[in-house]
Amino acid sequence: MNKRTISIILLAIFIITIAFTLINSLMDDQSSAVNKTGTLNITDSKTKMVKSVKYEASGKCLEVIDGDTIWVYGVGKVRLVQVDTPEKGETGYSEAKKFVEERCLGKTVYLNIDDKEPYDKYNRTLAIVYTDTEDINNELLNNGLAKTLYIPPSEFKKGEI
Ligand SMILES: [Ca+2]
Ligand SMILES: [Ca+2]
Repeated sequence: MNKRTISIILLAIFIITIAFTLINSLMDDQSSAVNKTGTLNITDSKTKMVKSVKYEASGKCLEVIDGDTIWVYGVGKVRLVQVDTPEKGETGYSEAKKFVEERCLGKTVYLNIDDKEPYDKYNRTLAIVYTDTEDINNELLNNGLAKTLYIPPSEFKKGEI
């Protein structure tokens, strides 16, 4: 074997190793993406109260569209229930978006989907979004970044989030 052949073999081994690593990490992502139910302990930043909550799906937050809409891997577009953050061009839009980006973007988020109204008219999943420790819907309100928007029917009582 000449040097060139050896280099090609080494390069092939290298590429195959990289490919396997990539496939493995993608599979890991998938396994933690959807229909993973469980409970979390959430702390309210205002009252310091800890509540135990249930979630019905989880996945990596791939995009924050604005303060009340995110994209979750394996779920799609998620609209945070009971809150409304400013639209693009309105005062407070960037602050709300940044708040959600800092907490959710690229991380696993947990969804308590509204069992009575799982989708809105734009086919977005309606849910309370949790990080490991926070209820994002509630924290948007706690930090004055969103207004309450209650649309019945809903699994969640008004002000429950
Ligand atoms: Ca909005
Ligand atoms: Ca639910």
